[in-house]
Amino acid sequence: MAATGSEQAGTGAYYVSTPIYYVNDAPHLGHAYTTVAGDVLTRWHRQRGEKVWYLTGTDEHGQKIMRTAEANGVSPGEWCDKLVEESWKPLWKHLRIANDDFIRTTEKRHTDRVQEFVQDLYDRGEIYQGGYEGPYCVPCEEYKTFGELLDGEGEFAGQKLCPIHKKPVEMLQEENYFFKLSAYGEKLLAHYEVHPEFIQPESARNEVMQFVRQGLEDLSISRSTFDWGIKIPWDDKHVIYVWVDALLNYATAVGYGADPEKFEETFPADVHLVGKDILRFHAVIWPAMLMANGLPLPKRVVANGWLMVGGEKMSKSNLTGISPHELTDHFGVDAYRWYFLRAIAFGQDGSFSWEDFSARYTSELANDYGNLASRVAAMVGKYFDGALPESLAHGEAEQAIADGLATAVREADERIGEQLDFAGGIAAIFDFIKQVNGYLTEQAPWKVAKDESAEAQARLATILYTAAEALRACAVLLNPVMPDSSAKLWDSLGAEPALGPLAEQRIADAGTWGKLPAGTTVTKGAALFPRLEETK
Ligand code: ME8
Repeated sequence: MAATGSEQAGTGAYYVSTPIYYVNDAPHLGHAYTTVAGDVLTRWHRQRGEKVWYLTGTDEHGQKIMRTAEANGVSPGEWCDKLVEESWKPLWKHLRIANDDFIRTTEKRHTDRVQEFVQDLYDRGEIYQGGYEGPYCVPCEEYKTFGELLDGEGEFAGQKLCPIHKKPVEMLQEENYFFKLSAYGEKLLAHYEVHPEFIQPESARNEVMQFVRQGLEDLSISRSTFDWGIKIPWDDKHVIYVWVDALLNYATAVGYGADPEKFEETFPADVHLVGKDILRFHAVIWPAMLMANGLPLPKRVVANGWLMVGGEKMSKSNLTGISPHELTDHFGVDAYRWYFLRAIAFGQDGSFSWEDFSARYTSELANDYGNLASRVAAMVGKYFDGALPESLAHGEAEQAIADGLATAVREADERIGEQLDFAGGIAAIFDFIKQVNGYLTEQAPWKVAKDESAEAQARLATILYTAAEALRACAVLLNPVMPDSSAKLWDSLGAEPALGPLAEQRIADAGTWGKLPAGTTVTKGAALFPRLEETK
């Protein structure tokens, strides 16, 4: 992916959003994937010392939610309240998602402002009334073109199917209001050309450009056959199309029309994180809406690939029964946050497999990282009564570790903080951990300890200091990814009294060698990543 510096974002907050998810059901691994990625990205930027705004929320209007509520015998409002409070917010809390706000599209702060925005477009002559007939996919909440539909087979023989949901589309015919989207094709293409980083990854950008080059049709932005939505302000027989309503959350949540100071400081987003299924809404319709209203465009729309199960996109109806809780019960929350970003190149599809997760957990988290932390703490305890010794004989081998750290910090910062290459950034940190393990194997402090000469004791002190100092940096660098184990490690190194809280450690300083002062109290706590058998 092309890098763009956050300095382009201006002086305001580094603003990152997730999609606002439909609450027709509980969150699954796919939703958690995007939300954890945003959390890691924003924690990383906070740890750079930047002002950050991380937004998530729920998309509560439209036919899909209405039908689900009806099928469950409750009103749509009751249905949403229950799911948001009992499923969505608790999962984000469980996964340590540190969002700054949570917007629900049924909130007045949203609905009032959406009406104002749409009224403004109407007043500017961007909206007109017309008729439309076409195939509509309710799970996508989108009109489809005939060309993209699939022919049904088996139980759906003779019917046309949505290419994403593989379910029959419905033919809709309605009098609607239309947004003059077709007028924006050239302007959008010009924007993509001038800002190649606007849509990422490259494959997503190419797909969107090809789609826009084919010519855009005007967009139906109202529905009149049901009423679960925000009313069109000048015609209350219509509700606003759920996607127009939903996209506007990115503006209403940060003060559009209500808090000019907050809006100025935050809007537009630096990164809209989306799944590739909803890329066109974010990279075509959303910027066109903003252009029509004279608002600035987001800096980047970054599409993650799909988590797949059995070769199909993981979805509410195709989960093979795995819930985020099932995985966190077995592997722990930190490992969960780490695994999907570590194992799948962001932007590409990836298959989840229990076996792969177990193997990586054991080799990288438990063996490489967790064992390193516990061995070092144990040796400082055994040979120095738990007081971190001074590095008295820093030589070539130690300098190689210090240099390796500086490289890892630079690499991780560029990849995670700028390119959203989480897998590459995490790999850089774990390569460093491997380097430290190699150093310990070579230096064999347990052998050096047997020699009581002053020289050998100075070597022993230096080796253990070096390993502990390397771990200090790992706690800082991994804190955005795995906050619980990083806090435990920080505690075990006795770092807080000397260096202050972990969250206040800056990425830019993480590679400065020698920050952890000698004399801290090192204690061996519980294993950072217990063996999997023990957690069952
Ligand atoms: O589309 N793999 O909501 P939604 C990876 N309300 N990511 C996945 C995934 C998978 N298998 N399944 C879901 C909507 N996601 C709209 C959004 S925004 C203004 C409105 C993630 O509940 C991914 O981020 O269907 C995807 O785009 C999103 O969940 C769709 O969530």
